[in-house]
Amino acid sequence: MLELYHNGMSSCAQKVRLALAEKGLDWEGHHLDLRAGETRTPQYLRLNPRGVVPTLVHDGRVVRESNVILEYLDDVFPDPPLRPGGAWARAQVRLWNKRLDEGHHDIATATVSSAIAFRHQFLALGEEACEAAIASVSDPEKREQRRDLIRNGTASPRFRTAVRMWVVLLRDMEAALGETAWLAGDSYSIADAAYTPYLTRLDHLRMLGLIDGKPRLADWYERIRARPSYETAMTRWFDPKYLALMAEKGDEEWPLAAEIAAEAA
Ligand SMILES: N[C@@H](CCC(=O)N[C@@H](CS)C(=O)NCC(=O)O)C(=O)O
Repeated sequence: MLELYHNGMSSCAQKVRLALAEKGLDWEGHHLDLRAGETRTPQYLRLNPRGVVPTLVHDGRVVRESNVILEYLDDVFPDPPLRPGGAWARAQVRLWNKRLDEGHHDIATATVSSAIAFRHQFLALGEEACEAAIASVSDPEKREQRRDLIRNGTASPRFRTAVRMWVVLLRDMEAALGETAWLAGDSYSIADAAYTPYLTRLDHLRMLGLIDGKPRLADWYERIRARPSYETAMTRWFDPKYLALMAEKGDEEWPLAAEIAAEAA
């Protein structure tokens, strides 16, 4: 049996749901409310000591880290394959997904999401609860990042750095899609699954203007959304309150993001 601890709007959980959908696998879900601190309970921390989603439990054995889970699912359920054959092509998949772990998730995406939209969820809690939410982050650097982004939003220098990282990533994706139909080869792979939530996040934050002038990437995003897995693993789980917040605040902050991106291009 496959069990997934996840959250509807979590990028890392979305990519795992995409792989499960692409493979047509049945799974039992445990949906955790991140804002209510449900990833920080003693029971969940025993499964995932970092207190993050997703966590996969397969026949009682725990697998953590979304990119590791993607490879695990493809190893255990190889049909249909979600990695190309051949060591070099597989190395390309790993390189793409490693990049998310090396900062694109924790720095670039977490920063634009929090600075533009999610900070307002914390501010709405009131001063005491907001401070408690900041203090609940155990990693000191991440705690400081949360504090800075909640307090300063897009005025934080972190926002500028994050938008620049996005510019470089999107340029590299456009170049890769000039070589092959999908990110890491001529067939859909777990690299495409892994990046789908990130383009979607840009879209939700009204930052999709960053792919203007990138026709291959725009076409990739369309092809990704046309796959049945997008409905099953993404759309069905979207939280309307998050979507409304991201759209409203994204529209307000887009001129600044566009200005930083133009400088970085
Ligand atoms: N490297 C981890 C990162 C997981 C992660 O950061 N998950 C976020 C959601 S995308 C989370 O659970 N955050 C907990 C919180 O916001 O309280 C992975 O890829 O699984």
